[in-house]
Amino acid sequence: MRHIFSAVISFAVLFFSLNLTLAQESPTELYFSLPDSEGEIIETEKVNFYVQEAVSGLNSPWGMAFLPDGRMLITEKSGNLVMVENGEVHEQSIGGVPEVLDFGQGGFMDVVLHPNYEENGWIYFSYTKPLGENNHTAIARARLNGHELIDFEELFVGDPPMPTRFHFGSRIAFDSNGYLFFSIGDRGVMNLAQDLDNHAGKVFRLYDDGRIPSDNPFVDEAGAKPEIFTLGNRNPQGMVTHPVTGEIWTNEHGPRGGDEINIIRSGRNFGWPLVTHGINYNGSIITEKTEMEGMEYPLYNWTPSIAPSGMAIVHGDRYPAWNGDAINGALAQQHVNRIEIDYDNETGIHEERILQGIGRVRDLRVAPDGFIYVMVERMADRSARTDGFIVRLVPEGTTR
Ligand SMILES: [Ca+2]
Repeated sequence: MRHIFSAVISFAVLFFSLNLTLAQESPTELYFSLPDSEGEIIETEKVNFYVQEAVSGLNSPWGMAFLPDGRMLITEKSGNLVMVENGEVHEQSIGGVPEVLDFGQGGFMDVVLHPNYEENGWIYFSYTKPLGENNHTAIARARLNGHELIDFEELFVGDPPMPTRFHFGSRIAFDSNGYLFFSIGDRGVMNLAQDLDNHAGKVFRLYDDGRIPSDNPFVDEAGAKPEIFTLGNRNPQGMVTHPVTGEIWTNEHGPRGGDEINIIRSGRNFGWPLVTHGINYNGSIITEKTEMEGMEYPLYNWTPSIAPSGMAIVHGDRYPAWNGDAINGALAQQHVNRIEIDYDNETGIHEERILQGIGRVRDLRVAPDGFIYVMVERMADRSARTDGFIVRLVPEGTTR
């Protein structure tokens, strides 16, 4: 009884702090000026907003980072690092980026700032590294000096090298204790996700300089890769630090069906491919099981698949009716997917699809200016437009 009571108290505290920490004043025009007049208002269940196009002319953008000085960095899958300054895309991309293999689903992926970026200047990247005839996901960090990356340090390379073109992950996030987390998919070889002797189908935890924490869950297990934090992850392409709990949340692609949201906790097994709501692309059954002892049940399951990529937990003063909701990009289903969370039971309880048909949403974030930015890799319908672009959602009535 006391157990249940303390759980109720802690969730009450969580919600109280949710309301406090989630409401902070944000500068309106940190990254882009507001337009002179509002655009067409889009009405949704709880928030009405208009769409302001912020950046256009991109070539398969993948990740974005908002610098505290109002500039912005964008990765393009082909290997470019693009700078946006005063709302304009620099013609020259940033020099000193790592050699990237733009191959199948791989390429230049995430870009994330260190939580103490203003003191140390570290910027983190995930990308596909060529390894002879093979490749794997790599993690590196560097600092920005003018239009060059300097102090480049490779922190991690997936092992063993693999020849496949699938499921590289890869997103990066820092939890509230400052640990570096990143994801790698199963590389198209699903059974690897259950074996601890390789880096496919997992989420990893390191110190910010690449060292391995001695309390990682499998450090003492013979033959296990010590960077592993969770296993059984098929291909997580959305990852965010929860703004209240400080924990890492992910979304991941299922096969046909079985896309998931999960909370990443030490040593957990998320089940792929032993448990899933999905089936093979050819319709054959992977497993009849959706639950198993010792395996985590997803916080939310999308069947049929939306192909999630990019994730944010809404916070701040712009969209109070959405605060605490998980928003997810949808590649195949081309929309912004909003999930309301029952935090007591850690389960998604309501889904809304916003901006349907906007294009393949690759990433989305709540920026330091408080606005939700949505990155579209490209339109599925190439007759509409062929570039990648970024929009922000501006609530009706927002003033300078
Ligand atoms: Ca799962």
